[in-house]
Amino acid sequence: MPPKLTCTCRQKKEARVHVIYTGGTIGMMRDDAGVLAPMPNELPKRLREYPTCHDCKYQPTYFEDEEPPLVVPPVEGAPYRVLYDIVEYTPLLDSSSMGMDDWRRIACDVGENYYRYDGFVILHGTDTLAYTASALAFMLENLGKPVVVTGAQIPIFETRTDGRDNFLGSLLVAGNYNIPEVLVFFGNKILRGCRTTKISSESFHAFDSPNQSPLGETGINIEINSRQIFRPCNLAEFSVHDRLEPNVSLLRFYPGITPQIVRGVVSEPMRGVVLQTFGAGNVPTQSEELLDELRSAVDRGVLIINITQCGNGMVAPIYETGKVLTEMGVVPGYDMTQEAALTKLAYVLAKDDWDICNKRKVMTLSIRGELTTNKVAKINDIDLVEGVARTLHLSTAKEREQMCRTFFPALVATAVLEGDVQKLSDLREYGADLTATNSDGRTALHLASYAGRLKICCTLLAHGCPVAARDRFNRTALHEAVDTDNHLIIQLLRQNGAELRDPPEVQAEVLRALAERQACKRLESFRLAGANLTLADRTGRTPLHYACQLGHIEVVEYLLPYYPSRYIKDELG
Ligand code: ASN
Repeated sequence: MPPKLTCTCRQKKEARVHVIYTGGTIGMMRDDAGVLAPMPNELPKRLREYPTCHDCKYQPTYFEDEEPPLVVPPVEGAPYRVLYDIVEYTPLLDSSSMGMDDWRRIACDVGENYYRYDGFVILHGTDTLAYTASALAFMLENLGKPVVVTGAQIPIFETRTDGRDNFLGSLLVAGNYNIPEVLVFFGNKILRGCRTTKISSESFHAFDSPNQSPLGETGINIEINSRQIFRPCNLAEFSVHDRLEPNVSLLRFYPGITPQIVRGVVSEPMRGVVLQTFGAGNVPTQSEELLDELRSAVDRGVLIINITQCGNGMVAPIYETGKVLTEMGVVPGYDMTQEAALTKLAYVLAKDDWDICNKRKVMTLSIRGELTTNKVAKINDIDLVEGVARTLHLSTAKEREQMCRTFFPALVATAVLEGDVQKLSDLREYGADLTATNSDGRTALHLASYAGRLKICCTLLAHGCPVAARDRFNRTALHEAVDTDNHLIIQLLRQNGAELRDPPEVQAEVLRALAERQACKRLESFRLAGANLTLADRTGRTPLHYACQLGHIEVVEYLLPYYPSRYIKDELG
């Protein structure tokens, strides 16, 4: 049900935020020995007494519940007054005791209240907060509102605390910014939930997103980096996927790890395993037995993901020791955090209507902005196209088609020049026409041939790019290959039916000039391209005549085998 309540609030510049208090240090109290433990029913009550957390003088325009909502005091620069209510879980938990059932409960509570509020704040212990934030990011599908997860290193009720700033910051973000993501707000940073990891058990800056800059930061002002926000490109309705596969695990490699230990983790009933490997995704390859354990698990259908145990960076198949995993069917997890990889695996494996190929594919894609597939600053072209469509607010199929027609030639050209076959195939799947010509009548095959990209030429020919297409200078891809003396591409084009088709007198002139310039390699290029090296010019003289006349021994030696012996006797004496 769309929000009658929210509309009223918006007119009065009020935003409503639902706070789910699950436990954690933020609401804990110390006993006489100084030991921290959660204290039921205290937090909502006490917050009302804190002037920094509740403005008791403010009269909310409307409230449904018996008890009026709490109200964040006015904040300079924040357009909306944030009204909030709190639901407290029983039991309140230290987050070390939380698991999948708790993630499910939180996700379902957000789902049930989704249309009544503008945003959500989850108060959570910090120890496993990054796991919960990651799990929620996947479980809350097509999220259109902010869900901010936060906690504290010191309880909110203590004099020195980070809890108040974290709590108030989260409320302001949830109520004032339309960031449709699960976020972590901690230590003045707004981080993407599924990129976050806990980096300190002591610092107030306890969280970081190692492979992605924050989505925002709070200082004197609240600065949001709107270009970083992940917005889904489809308009599907919000829903909660509340099933997760429990049989998933993390396996951290270390020098000396034995095949038995690996077997212990990957055997039945395990359905998914995240390997935390060395460096750029490497494992010890000396032990065949160890590799066999992984290989047979993959063959049994266990979905194995490879991420790096380094705090920063991604797995990339640059070493033999990493390639071996890819070859056996282990899926690269790129720069996912362990929290994101594990929870995504649990989410993906619980998608009963997806087959294993689909599940494997989804694990390599960024579905919530949780991974970067290629760190070498290559823009994902499809994302680029989507991003432009969104920025320009293109909604109709026709508008998008027009935009694609403008963009695709440039993107195809980049893929061709980079020799990126995968990118080219992705672009084609996404709708790019690989047979298209530019304003000079040149095709991608002209370009690939000129750039010496053999594999790209194969791909283009396989996808129907016309081998005989002539540009406005009457040149074909074969001319480009001849001009760059790329004999392999010349042969490929010839096998696919390419011909020079230049008038004989033009060809004869060119061959003469080449013989005179002693350009044997180019003569060979022409021969492979189908030119007749014995072609005579208007004066009746062949390239061999010219080579002999000028005493170019090397050219003569090159040409001789292509001339019949009778010709040599009769013509050259
Ligand atoms: N042990 C606590 C928890 O995770 C730590 C904290 O919240 N700072 O619940």
